[in-house]
Amino acid sequence: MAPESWRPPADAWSRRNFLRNGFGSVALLCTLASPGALRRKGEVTSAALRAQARSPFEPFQRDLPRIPELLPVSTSGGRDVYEIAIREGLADVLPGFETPIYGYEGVYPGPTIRARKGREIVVKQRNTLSFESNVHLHGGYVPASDDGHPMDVIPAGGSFDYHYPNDQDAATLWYHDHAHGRTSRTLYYGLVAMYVLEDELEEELGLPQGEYDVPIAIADHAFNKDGSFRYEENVDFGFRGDTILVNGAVSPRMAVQRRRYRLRFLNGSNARSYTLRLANGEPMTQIAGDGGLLERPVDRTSFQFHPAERIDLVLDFSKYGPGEQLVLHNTAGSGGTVAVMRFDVVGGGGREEFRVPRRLRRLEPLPPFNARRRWDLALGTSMWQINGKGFDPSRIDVRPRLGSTEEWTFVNHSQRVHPMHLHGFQFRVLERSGGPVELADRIGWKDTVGVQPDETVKVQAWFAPYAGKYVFHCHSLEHADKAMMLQMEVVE
Ligand SMILES: [Cu+2]
Repeated sequence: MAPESWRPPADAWSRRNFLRNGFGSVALLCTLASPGALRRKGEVTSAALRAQARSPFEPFQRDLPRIPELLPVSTSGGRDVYEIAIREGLADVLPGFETPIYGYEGVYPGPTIRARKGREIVVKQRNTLSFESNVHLHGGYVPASDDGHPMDVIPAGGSFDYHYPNDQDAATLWYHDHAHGRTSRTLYYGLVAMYVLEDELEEELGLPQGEYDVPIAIADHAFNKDGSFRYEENVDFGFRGDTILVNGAVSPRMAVQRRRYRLRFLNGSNARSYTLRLANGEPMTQIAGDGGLLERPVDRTSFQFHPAERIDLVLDFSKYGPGEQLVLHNTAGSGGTVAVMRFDVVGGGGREEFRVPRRLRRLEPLPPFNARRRWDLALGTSMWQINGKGFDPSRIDVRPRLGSTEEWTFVNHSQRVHPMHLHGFQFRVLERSGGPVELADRIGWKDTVGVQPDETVKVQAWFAPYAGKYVFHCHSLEHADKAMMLQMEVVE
């Protein structure tokens, strides 16, 4: 099916939504458009009604939603089986509205899967939507047949069992739709979820667990007056929303005890890059990146955070008193895209003995380069291209040898950021023309790297453990949809 024949859910659902919300929604619309209008007429005087008239886009009004975790339907035979329906749903994003979404199990963000190294899982994905979908486990080492290649789709009404071997170190991964040509819309409308892989090595470090280990998905959105997500295609910059959603709530607040927390951040935005920084300028401790634990923790005061990247932080709230508030800012934003979230320190936390260890893991030595490749990133005629080509599923663009490493150089000839992502494999960042490589990017594995305007970035990619056909592409979703993607076949 051609992407053009696909319609966003807001078109089909706005009428139904309007009827459901009835007059309540209309009244709230007035306050949204002009918060002062009712008061001028003398109809609203009490503090309670004034509070109601507060814009739902003001930050820190809602508690950070905890993303639900998915439980397996069976755990026998040495593997866990999960079932997910890819379906339409209604999300509680703005008070008084229901926002139509596509969601794994009909929720946004979708339910988190917690898997364990060495234990295979099967995720039975049932596509109840009226168009093709598929699922890519971003950052996962999975056989090509289970990778969610953009042409390898689940037809409308069909299903597919994805087998994930989980034979890699602990990491914060995520899963999302990857049917070619429409990911900018399907991810925007909600087909985004996290996948936490745990292992023994990490457990031995004693990092915060349970309720103190919190997945946090950030994405920018915009809204229509009926509370539905507004999407406007922009192939040049990629979509930019005017509102930051964190786990599906507008710049929320999170009550934290006086202790350490592990926060697993995902940039699930279509195309927005963030610069994360605490308003008080205090450093945050990064312990892991895309591919799991760093060799050692790195204290940083600010983070460049590109689409599809993950950053795992340990934040220590024990040095703050009850009642203190810490705001996490996006200093690259403006207006509604500056405030990301707020941490409200409450009592509790007890006497915590834990400290982040000085060494977290050993980095594997890599074989020397088997080949060097250069990838020129530029806008062609109405399409984004790599080495002058757009995605063509009938063409293999590069054939790395299984188990080898290659030096890949991304050369950005445009004025846009391109977060380049390899399916199925990871890399280390070696060099950037724009300045020194962040320490955290040198002492850990990554699967996505932001290439800045006019910048050249060199990485060392390791083509293991599976042979087969995968893709690599820009993770600015509008760029990927408009063909900024090539195909690689890893050969024995
Ligand atoms: Cu791009």
